Amino acid sequence: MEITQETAMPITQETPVVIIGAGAAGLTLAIFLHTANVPCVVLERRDRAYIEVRQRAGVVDARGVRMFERWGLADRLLAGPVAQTIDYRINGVGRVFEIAGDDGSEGRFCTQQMLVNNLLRELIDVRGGNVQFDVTDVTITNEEGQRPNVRYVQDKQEHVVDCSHIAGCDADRGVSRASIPAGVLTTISHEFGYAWLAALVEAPVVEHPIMAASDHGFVAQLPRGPQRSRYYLQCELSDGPEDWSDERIWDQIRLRLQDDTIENAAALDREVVPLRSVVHAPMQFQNLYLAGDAAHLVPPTGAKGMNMALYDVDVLAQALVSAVRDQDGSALADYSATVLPRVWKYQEFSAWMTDTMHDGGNATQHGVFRQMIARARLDDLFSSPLAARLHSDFQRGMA
Ligand code: RFL
Repeated sequence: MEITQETAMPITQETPVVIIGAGAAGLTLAIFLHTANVPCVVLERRDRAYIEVRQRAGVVDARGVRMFERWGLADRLLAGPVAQTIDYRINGVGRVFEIAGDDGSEGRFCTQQMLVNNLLRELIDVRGGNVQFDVTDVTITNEEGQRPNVRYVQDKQEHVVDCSHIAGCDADRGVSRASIPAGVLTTISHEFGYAWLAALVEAPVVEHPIMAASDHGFVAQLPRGPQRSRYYLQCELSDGPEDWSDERIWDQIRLRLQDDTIENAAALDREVVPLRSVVHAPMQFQNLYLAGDAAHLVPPTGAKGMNMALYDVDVLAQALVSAVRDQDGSALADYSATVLPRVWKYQEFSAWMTDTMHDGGNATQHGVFRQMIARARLDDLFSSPLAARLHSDFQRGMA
């Protein structure tokens, strides 16, 4: 860090809440606080252009849709059609599964990229919210009996933001959780033992998103825009993107979906994502509150990671509004205890989906017994209205 003589003094400002990270969690928290007239500053290490093109989740579940409606923001933030169906398959055979209910409470195919872009536009361009991009050296002071602050550097200038509360929304490798002293948090984690190759392809989307178990491993195709799909292919933890040529990707897609009519198209990007589940608890320490991937990770199989982040910041925003506007800190004191039971429900659903879709496919990982059990579960799902209803309710975010 190089600070010149003229700029050596830090620029100081004050705000009730500092949010670290401008991802799904941080930006949603910021817009909720803005809506409730609670000022905040968002600090993001990347530039805006990078955030705008980052691809990830595809569906805001029904609970998330209702949350944005409750805050009066659904019309401005949620684009995309209602999420209604998933085509589940075992070795090419399966059924199209209705995940929309008749109570008008469906999820939406609104990609994380669309949601983040809408949040940036509404927060910065429409409302003039304070989001600082390209910040480095973010340092948190969060000690008992002292007013917290967050320091950062931007354009070689050091800044200090004095605040009352800090929201750590900077995901798994951010500075927020790392600032908590050793021994405070308990980490519970599970490694599934395999990874996904995630490839974004420019190809017409299929009528229904596909999740398929096959003897050759799991494959999924999920829409990511009118002409784009994200394919996920189960692969080895030791694989790198370089092990997956376009040829290999399409050969495996045809094999796993048992569909020779699928044509090759260029993969726009590819990355290998290990499947793991992690919870760090409690999700708060002194005046720092963790939300989203900073506090927990789920395998992407259940499509719940972004939705968990949205749930956290809904609870956190309401608690911060009570603390800052009404001087009532009780909800904030209970933040972690309030959200953790639902975090574990999301973990259970994601682990169930992950085990079922992978064990039910290639038996080399967990054996033929687990394969047959998983296939029985999927059969149940396809044939029992009650099992289907329970599954559908959770997919929609109702349970
Ligand atoms: P984000 O979105 O990663 O945002 C964190 C932000 O913090 C910034 N940051 C820092 N800023 C300042 N200082 C630092 N020191 C910082 N360190 C980091 C980062 O630049 C970033 O802007 O985390 P957040 O907000 O907690 O949101 C969580 C979700 O992004 C995540 O759970 C989902 O994307 C997970 N996920 C999915 N979730 C779903 O609900 N449905 C899906 O279909 C789905 N598919 C996926 C996924 C995640 C995937 N990957 C990449 C692991 C598919 C994949 C492949």
